[in-house]
Amino acid sequence: MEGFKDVILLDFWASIFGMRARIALAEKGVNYEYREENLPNQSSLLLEMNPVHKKIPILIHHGKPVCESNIIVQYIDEAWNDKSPSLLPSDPYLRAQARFWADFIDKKIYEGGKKIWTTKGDDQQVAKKEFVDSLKVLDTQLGDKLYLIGESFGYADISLIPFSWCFYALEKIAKIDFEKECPKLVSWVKRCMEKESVAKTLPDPQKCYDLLIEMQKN
Ligand code: GS8
Repeated sequence: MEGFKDVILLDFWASIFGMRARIALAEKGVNYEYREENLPNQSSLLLEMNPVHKKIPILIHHGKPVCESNIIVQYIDEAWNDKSPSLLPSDPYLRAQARFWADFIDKKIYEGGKKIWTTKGDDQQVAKKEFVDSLKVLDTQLGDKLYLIGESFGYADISLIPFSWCFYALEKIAKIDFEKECPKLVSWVKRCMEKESVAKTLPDPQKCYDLLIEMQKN
């Protein structure tokens, strides 16, 4: 039996990367100690555990750190492979597909989304177009399936769903009509929100809006 302190998550409440780890731990029913970091004043534990990137989330398992959110989610799936559900499919081809989409989400959705709120005017319009095009690619990948890879919620979904926390803010800031641009993705968000692991992890969308407005001011 694993003790509570054997699993620690260093995190920051508004981190969409941290949310990936929280959702994966909740899906697997792993007990852990949550430790909030006060960014950008990283704790000495954070600097010791992730000297390379100096970033959260960090999962500390039996004193050893695992860094980078998508790697953390894969680690959780493998370290607790006796617990269901499996987050990655067992079929090698489908596993490769799940990893492909998680990589696409990191490169196009997270990076693309960030460009929208860190730019203005024409640059923002270009960023918005690229971002919406990427969402449409995901809408097509979803098609009539329940989740990104087949019929069960897993790794690729965990990679993307925290970002939906920002949809409301992006609707207001960049006037993106998600319902019109990617209707299947919007239904998928609602489906994911029916999961306790997701509903309990994603904060109130208004908080994302407030945070982005605050960040734009600075
Ligand atoms: C990104 C983590 C990250 O950016 C991952 O885990 O997937 N590729 C990594 N973490 C940020 C907070 S979330 O925006 C972070 O820890 N930044 C350090 C700081 O703000 O001081």
